[in-house]
Amino acid sequence: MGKINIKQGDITQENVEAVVNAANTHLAGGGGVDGAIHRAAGPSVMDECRKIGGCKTGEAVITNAGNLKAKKIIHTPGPVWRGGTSGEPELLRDCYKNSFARAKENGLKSIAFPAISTGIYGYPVEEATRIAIEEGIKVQDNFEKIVYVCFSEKDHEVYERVYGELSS
Ligand code: AR6
Repeated sequence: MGKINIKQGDITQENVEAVVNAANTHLAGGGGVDGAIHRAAGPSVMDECRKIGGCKTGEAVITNAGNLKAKKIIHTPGPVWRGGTSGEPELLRDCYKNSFARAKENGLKSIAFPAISTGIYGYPVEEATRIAIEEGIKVQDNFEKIVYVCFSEKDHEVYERVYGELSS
């Protein structure tokens, strides 16, 4: 298996050093993967998020990982999809770039991503997947393992296909 892994599952169960959370700019928790991560990690993560206070769209902040197997959680608010001409692609790319940067700065060698912005925030899955994987391919030499955790079978198929296209 290569450094880039694509799987279907629950990111809270992933055995990696850094788990990325598709957060909101208030770092206030919410539904989707954000809710799942905070539930699984426990209150120490929200305590730290409150102290940090917020994070701009496309940026990324790091906290403890509470009860997760991971060492750290990297929280990055993705863009809300507004049709694609409001800077969404650049902002989504920044989410991946800045998450990888936080991981590298903190010496974290393995990292798992959810499909940022493609749930509640409505970003089209195929376009988001391309950005996610392009950024992973660029930095893969800095990491032992990069995992893309898809929640649905349909997303998993899209990730596998796009990865095949981009890595051939
Ligand atoms: N493991 C992996 N992926 C998951 C999990 C899980 N346990 N649960 C959901 N997903 P979303 P967004 C997938 O909506 O679009 C929150 O309220 C989900 O199927 O979680 O960036 C935040 O607080 C989808 O493929 O994130 C923000 O307010 C992907 O994770 C807002 O939602 C992302 O969907 C962020 O919206």
